[in-house]
Amino acid sequence: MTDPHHALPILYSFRRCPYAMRARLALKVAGVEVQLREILLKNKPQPMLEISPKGTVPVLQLPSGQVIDESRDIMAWAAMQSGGELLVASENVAQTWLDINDFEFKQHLDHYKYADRYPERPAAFYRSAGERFLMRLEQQLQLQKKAGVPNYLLGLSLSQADIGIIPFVRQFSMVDQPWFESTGYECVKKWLHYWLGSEIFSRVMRRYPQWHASEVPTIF
Ligand SMILES: N[C@@H](CCC(=O)N[C@@H](CS)C(=O)NCC(=O)O)C(=O)O
Repeated sequence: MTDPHHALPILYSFRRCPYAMRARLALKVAGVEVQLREILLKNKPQPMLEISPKGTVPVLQLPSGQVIDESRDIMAWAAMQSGGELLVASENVAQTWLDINDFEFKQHLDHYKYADRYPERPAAFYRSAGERFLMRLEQQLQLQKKAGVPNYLLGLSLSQADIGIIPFVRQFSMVDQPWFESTGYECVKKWLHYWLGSEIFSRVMRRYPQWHASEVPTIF
């Protein structure tokens, strides 16, 4: 008997990784089913390292054998599967936002989150640096609110910018939640809370046991 899951792509993922989260969100929004392989970063499975020796998650392996091992490429691939409409609105603008997220905000986030590893400056310094991104998001979301679409960062629907940025702003908010909730970034808070409270997000954050080669595939 043939394996009914054989034709599904395989996603190597780690639940708490924001890059993996954006990949899972994109796949879910696009309605693409995958075999999920939950890994531990400190004990990466050999089959994953064989197809992607750089050893980061997420990694998507298509039934054709093609490997996509950058989260933004996985989002773009998922967008294509959804007929090209979903997630691709204002693609260039979305990519610019993702660049700022990945190459500026992420660094401030890491410094803020792990401030004890960067004792040259206090955590508040790193937090202020990260806040510059929150301010930009706030300005953009205020415009979206005026246009009647407060839950979308760009245009009239969910885009790769929302999906790609939410996991990182979530991490930032969780470093010191009372502080975050006390800030005046009202539109950012509403946007974040809206998506974190959504059905899609709770599905993406479901817990799965660590993958072992002999197991029945976990369909995500
Ligand atoms: N540029 C990569 C970055 C992915 C990444 O850095 N993922 C982290 C986990 S959040 C990772 O796998 N790190 C490897 C490790 O910790 O060994 C992408 O966008 O997919």
